[in-house]
Amino acid sequence: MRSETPHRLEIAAACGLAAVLTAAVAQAQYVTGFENPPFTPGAIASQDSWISGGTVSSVRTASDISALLTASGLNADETVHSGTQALLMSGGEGSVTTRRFVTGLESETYVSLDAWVRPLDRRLDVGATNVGNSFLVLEDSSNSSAGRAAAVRFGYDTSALAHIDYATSVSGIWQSTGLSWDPDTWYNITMNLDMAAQTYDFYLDGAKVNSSPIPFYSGNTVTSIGGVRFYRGGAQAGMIIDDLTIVPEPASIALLLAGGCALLLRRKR
Ligand SMILES: [Ca+2]
Repeated sequence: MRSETPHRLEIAAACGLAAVLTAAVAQAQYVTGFENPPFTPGAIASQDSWISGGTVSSVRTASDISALLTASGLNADETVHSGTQALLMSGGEGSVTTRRFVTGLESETYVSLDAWVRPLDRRLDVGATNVGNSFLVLEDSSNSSAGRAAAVRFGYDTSALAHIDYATSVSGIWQSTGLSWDPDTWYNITMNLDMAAQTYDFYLDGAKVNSSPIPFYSGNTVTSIGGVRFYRGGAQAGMIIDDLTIVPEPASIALLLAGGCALLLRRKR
């Protein structure tokens, strides 16, 4: 029978390897909760390499968002998903694109985006009179619609039905999931991309939405991932975004290993 001590050492060694693996891919990922540091309350443009026009996209504190939603007659409720700050994309200005280049993913076959998003209802007091058409995109570094790979949208019909959509090769690009959305709810959006197959899977709150792999946005051929984009149409209600993670697939495996090792070590104690 093996003694406890060597076994524990082996687990510790495996944990060390998992930590090294995690560190190795740390350069090839982007993780943020929009906290301070590095973000200070105000327009996100020029903060942590983000690019955006105007002030519609701004990092704000939970209490600030709460005051804004209350002033608009909306339910403030949970205004950030974690920490004390989140990204608010909402206001009366024209359409706004907020994006950031993400480097180190160029040669990755599998890339994953995970984010928490709370879509908003109309904010009439600030001129955000329309609902829907706010979306998140994982794309290449070309800053063009031809470079878009995977995208999820909070959509809306003139028949007043809110629905969550994903982008694919269909005419009109957006495919409704048939699932509705609520302005008082945080949704966990996950898009797992297969660059070799040129498809992705969409998970809503951890449950896979699509039954077969989704062809990329508009049927685009996208050879590498190099950026993330949030879009809010002109005078539309918009959304709150928090806890964004863009990561190559091996990193999630290493993180799982690290988590499993830590649990094993704890049980051994
Ligand atoms: Ca946060």
